[in-house]
Amino acid sequence: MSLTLYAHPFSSYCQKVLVALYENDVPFEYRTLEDPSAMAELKARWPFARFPVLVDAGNTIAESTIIIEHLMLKHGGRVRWLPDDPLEALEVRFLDRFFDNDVMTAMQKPVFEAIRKDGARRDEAMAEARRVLDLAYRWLEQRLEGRTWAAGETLSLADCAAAPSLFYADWVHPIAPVFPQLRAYRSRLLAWPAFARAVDEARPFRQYFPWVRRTGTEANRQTSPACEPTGTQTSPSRQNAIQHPRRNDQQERSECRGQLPPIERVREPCAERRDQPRDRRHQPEADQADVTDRQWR
Ligand SMILES: N[C@@H](CCC(=O)N[C@@H](CS)C(=O)NCC(=O)O)C(=O)O
Repeated sequence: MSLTLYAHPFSSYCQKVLVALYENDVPFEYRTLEDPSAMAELKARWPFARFPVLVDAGNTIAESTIIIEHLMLKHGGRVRWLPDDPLEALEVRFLDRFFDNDVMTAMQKPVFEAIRKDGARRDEAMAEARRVLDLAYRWLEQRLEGRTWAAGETLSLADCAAAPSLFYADWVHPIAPVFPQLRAYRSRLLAWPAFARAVDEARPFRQYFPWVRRTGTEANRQTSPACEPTGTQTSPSRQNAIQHPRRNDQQERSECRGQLPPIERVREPCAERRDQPRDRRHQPEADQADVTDRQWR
């Protein structure tokens, strides 16, 4: 067996596949796209250059969902990512599509807009993300009632998609306290060892995310470089200093152990576009979590 994964630790779709590999202890060679030669190899195999891409005994497999299904069919492991029952499998596939198409896509758009050189659509993109994510959060809040995982009591492909999409969606548009089921589910995902490992591996790359912000009344009161107004330009080294306070790293580690930190969580990344400059940063306006609270109360 020879498996090679072309992936970047910070990429949400790569994390989706990494959790499936880690959970089932599937051995593979990790070709990180931080290495330019790995990117060149990826492009030679998949001209769209989207990642992750799996190479299995010379065969190229793209698309995160297909990669996970391929792993299940060809490499087994204790967790089966789709149920044997076709109708139950259909529901898991639906949830996988929901997390990719509705949560992940909504979350990524404002991130990409914030990274773009002109950034002309970034406010519009953020407003749209908030609208769609609110719909998704509200739908999930009901859906998760009485369920441990997205499809029920066992892990599935849907949870592989849910973990990175909700992880990063909360950074773009915080999941308000009026969604306790959803917040608890996200905490369970963060406490899932396979996903906690993926989150840890991505920590060194958080500066790729276009902004970091704090939430909660205390954070909004503070005059902090992390709350600089929209459009403030800060040098990359200064940004890194702002984006990686140790205290907040520790807070998120406690989140990975299943405890929600009180307030003031650092909000970070989702996906990376390798063709965009990394020194273009955007700090959004005041946090909207309290607005969302009022909206759904
Ligand atoms: N539908 C694809 C989406 C993959 C995707 O969009 N990956 C992002 C990284 S998270 C990417 O390749 N971005 C680079 C680009 O689009 O140029 C999948 O499920 O694998």
